[in-house]
Amino acid sequence: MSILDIRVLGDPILREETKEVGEITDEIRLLVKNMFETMYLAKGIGLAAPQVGRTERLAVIDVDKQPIVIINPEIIESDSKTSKSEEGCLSIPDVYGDVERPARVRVRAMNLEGEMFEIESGDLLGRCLQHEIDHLHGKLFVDYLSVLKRRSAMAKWTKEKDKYPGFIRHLDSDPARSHEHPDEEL
Ligand code: K2U
Ligand code: ZN
Repeated sequence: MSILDIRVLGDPILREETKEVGEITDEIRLLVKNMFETMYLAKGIGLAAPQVGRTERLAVIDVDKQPIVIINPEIIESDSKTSKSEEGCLSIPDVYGDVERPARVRVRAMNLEGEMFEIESGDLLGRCLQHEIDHLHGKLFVDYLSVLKRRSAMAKWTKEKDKYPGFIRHLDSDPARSHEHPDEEL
């Protein structure tokens, strides 16, 4: 298994449409395995393929110790009732904003065994499903912010982004070390 680098806002891949997955190959299985490991280390509850530089239409989710793989996911029903909650994104570190979304969604997707399944959810899982499926169509949570909120989020990102040359966020593969001073000689 390996920890993958995360692409951050500014990398064009985050704005691209993804490609439907045909066959579930060993390569796809390895990608999913590495995405889960990367998501857990980054303390995320979701991670979509474009965030690790891949164009496959798939994402991994684990909101409450229930790992879910969604391949070629589609939202087939969404509640007319909406809910607003703060969101962040592993690809836009340290930027947060309130996003209004349908309170519940029903999603149809393929699992890693190649079987179609449906999942209906609200709360954090429902929100995470929408956030990840947005990633698969080049949409980011900042797109939903009001003009003023988006302006301040982008101002914040302008300061943060210099930490990620090449729009790459390297995760420290040894979380224990991340509390040490980065400039400490090895
Ligand atoms: O796709 C991603 O960037 C991971 C997102 C997923 C997400 C964002 C907002 C709301 C739900 C899911 C997050 O960065 S994961 C971090 C996180 C952890 C716990 C609760 C909310 C967000
Ligand atoms: Zn995100």
